Amino acid sequence: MPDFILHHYPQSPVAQKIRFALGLAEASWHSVEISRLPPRPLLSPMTAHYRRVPVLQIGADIHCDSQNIIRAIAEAGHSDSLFPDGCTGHAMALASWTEQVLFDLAVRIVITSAIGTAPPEFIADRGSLYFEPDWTEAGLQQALPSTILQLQAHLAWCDDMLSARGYAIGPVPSYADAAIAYIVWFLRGRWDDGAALLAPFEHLCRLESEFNERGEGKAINMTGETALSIAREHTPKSPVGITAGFAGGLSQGQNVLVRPSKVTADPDVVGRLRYLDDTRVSLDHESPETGAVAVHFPVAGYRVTAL
Ligand SMILES: N[C@@H](CCC(=O)N[C@@H](CS)C(=O)NCC(=O)O)C(=O)O
Repeated sequence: MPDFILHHYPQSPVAQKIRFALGLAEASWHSVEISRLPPRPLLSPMTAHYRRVPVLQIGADIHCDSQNIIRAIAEAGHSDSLFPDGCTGHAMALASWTEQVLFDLAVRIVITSAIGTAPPEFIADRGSLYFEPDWTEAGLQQALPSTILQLQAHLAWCDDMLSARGYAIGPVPSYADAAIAYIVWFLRGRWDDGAALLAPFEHLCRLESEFNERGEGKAINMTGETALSIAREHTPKSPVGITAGFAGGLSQGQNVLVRPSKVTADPDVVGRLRYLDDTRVSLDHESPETGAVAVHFPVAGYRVTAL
């Protein structure tokens, strides 16, 4: 089993989704805690300056975005626990919905409620990543009741799924449940009115308790310096080539730019195209700090363009 190195910070909800998944997989992993705000000088050379959290490192293979991280963990031998009964497509589609819709609404609620108490630079930074380019604090505050109503509707669907089958997809938990549980964890932990909104949703509360009790697998702390030296001492082991049926005119070895498809303040990532299949795109990247690494992104939710 390869060594997983998760770069994350405790308050990150998307990292919590991965920590819940590592618990479900009963995996052992190394934990590198990073700061809540950039700069992150030990991490960004590895990711070719992709800025989001979490990031999963396996030697010199650097997996960005939870969608891609979970694929890497499953491929490393945990697919039966994360995707029981071959439910990969079903679970990934549900996880995509919870991130794009429920997390988007939840983060609006949490950030709007933190206006006036959280440091203004934190609100400004996260707003530039999560909201429309012309967002304002007043606009968020005005929209808050309707944002909560919308989230409640989606939570009701989740609760109904869990009530009907026990878990999101069937009688045993899967990654889809981690992708619901982290939304509940985030709302309860970071929003004063979260507990009241969640209380009527008996099955969501049950799911959250189960994931909290199960824990996060077996984590051992590691420093960012050690993680960086591991990247330097290894070479990427991931595949090379293009296997996607439709490859968008891209060819192996050419310079490409990868960025989230939504308009956000995320920096562009540039590298040489190493690999492309239907769901994953990998870039070759070098830096003095890391040597040669392969940086992996999901295809869904990202723009990949030739330079
Ligand atoms: N699509 C990404 C979203 C990740 C994301 O937005 N993570 C948040 C933390 S929960 C983030 O990176 N915020 C900015 C930061 O921490 O610098 C994923 O699934 O990993």
